[in-house]
Amino acid sequence: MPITITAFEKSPDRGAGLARDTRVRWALEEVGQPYEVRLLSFAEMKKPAHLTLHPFGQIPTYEEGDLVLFETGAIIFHIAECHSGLLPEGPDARARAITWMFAALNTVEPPILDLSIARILESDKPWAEQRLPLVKDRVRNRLDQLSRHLGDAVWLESAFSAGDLMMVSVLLRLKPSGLLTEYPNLADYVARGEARPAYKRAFAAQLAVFTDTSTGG
Ligand code: GTB
Repeated sequence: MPITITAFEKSPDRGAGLARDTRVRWALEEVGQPYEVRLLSFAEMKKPAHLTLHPFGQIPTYEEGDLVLFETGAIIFHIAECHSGLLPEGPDARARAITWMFAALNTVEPPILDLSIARILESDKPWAEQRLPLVKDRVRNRLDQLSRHLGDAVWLESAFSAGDLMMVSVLLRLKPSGLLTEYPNLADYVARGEARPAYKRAFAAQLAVFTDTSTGG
């Protein structure tokens, strides 16, 4: 069954790979599943045709026959359930990998998202200078904990899984802030994720969207 995902027609990150379609592309590349991409403008994302697929008018969505999904956690979990390569076979190891997906989305990503909002959307507010250090410290708190847990390990569990795919994707959003460099083992962990051939293909594909649209190609 052909798979179609949606992505920004023109990503605000100018092809840096930080929009959430990159993690879905990465998961599809890891399991060797081809996919189509429908590009949307911000205006199209808020129109009824897209709102029937995504009630919050966002990207990415995932269509496979009659199945329509939104939320990257649900999409990547579905991909991992349907194909081998992203979740271990044993039930306990599988449950732990799924736990890391939730941890990435529910525990690590929220303060990182707050930091992006503080840096990008709130920087002109009169209280921005006072708030930013507090937001950064909340991110550091999570990074301290994650860094201590990871230690010298290569991946969060014994082999790469959807949990790592999600955690690396979330941590990548810290790149513009420079905070990741304060945690060398986390920076190396993210670099290992970025070095995976599947990630490289996903990154190149989303970059090509930006390059093509900005050159009129
Ligand atoms: N919880 C949802 C999920 O995981 O799928 C969140 C989806 C989401 O936030 N989508 C964003 C979106 O559609 C794009 S990825 N935003 C438009 C809107 O809400 O109107 C978030 C994102 C956007 C831009 C950058 N950037 O430029 O660096 C990074 C990440």
